Amino acid sequence: MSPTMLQQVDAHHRSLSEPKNGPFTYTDPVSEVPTLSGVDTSVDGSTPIIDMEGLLGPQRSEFVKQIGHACEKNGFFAVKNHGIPEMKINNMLDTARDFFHLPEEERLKFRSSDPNSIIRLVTGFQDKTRNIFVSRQSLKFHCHPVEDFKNQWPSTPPAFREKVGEYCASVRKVEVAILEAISESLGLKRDYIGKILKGHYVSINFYPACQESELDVTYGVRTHTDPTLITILMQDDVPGLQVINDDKWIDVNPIPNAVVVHVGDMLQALSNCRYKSLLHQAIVNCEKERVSIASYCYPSDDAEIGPAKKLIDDDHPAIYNDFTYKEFHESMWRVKCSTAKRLDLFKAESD
Ligand SMILES: O=C(O)CCC(=O)C(=O)O
Ligand SMILES: [Fe+2]
Repeated sequence: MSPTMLQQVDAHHRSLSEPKNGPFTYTDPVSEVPTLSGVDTSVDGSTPIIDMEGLLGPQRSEFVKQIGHACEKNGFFAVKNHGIPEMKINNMLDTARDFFHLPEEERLKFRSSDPNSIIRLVTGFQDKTRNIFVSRQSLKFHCHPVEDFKNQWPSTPPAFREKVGEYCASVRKVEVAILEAISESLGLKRDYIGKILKGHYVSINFYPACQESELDVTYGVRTHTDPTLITILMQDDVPGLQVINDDKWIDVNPIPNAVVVHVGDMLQALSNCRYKSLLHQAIVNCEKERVSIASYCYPSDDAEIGPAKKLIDDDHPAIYNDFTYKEFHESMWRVKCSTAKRLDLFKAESD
């Protein structure tokens, strides 16, 4: 395992993971840690960058091709000129920091182990069987349409609802535009994915800086894939995101004002595995805290998610059966398996 993943756990982290009012019940679905060689920092410029303005101009088809290529080869890409004003990005990041700097009792009001709640705070936790500490604290909440949910969001810090609402509405537009381009890149109608699109769920991720020495393996977030169509990740300026590309871990360092788009599990199924869900993780930084904002874009409960019929032929048999998002979502919480294996439950028999 890469030495960069061995981090130190400080006393503050431990107190959050074992709250006084009883054992902490939430554990995320089990992630297996792939035994790959260390992080390849030599591969500079390995993040494909898409200029979203290109999608609006006469060269749209060229940009659609670039997006398709990045989804197929890398499973992720960065997007610049996405149209989310810099001020809204900075307001979102500042508000996120302000929330996680609130007194613990204020934040813990939102704690819940129910994955279906509209809003929930997830604190760091220890996976004792694997001797792993997962340090991410996150506030996860529904946000589309903003007006339907914002009354359930925190009212402290006072700017939370306004600033977070503005960011969520802007990032939703980016999601829709990217999903249109992804549909086209698969040779499907522009609105193919948009038609099954429903919600939008944001996770404000906060990774405290670790400082003190008690040796353990600490992750920000363990290796996982996202159960989404796509995820749009906004990072602050502290590196931490790593992805697997060509069987190697690579750092995806922040690019100012750009967002990173990940292929999620639902897109893997819908594209009949042409685009594969991205395995990624976050490491913690021992000098600086880190904030990232993940926007998860997911289908409606009753949407049929099997491979698009147009992508199936004799040479490309369906890898998955049809299933609804509801079935997938329920199995995700029922069956504790590595996130990379979740879709296997829906594999077609012939495969
Ligand atoms: O913070 C990061 O860089 C990754 C976060 C992530 O993977 C997630 O929220 O699903
Ligand atoms: Fe993720």
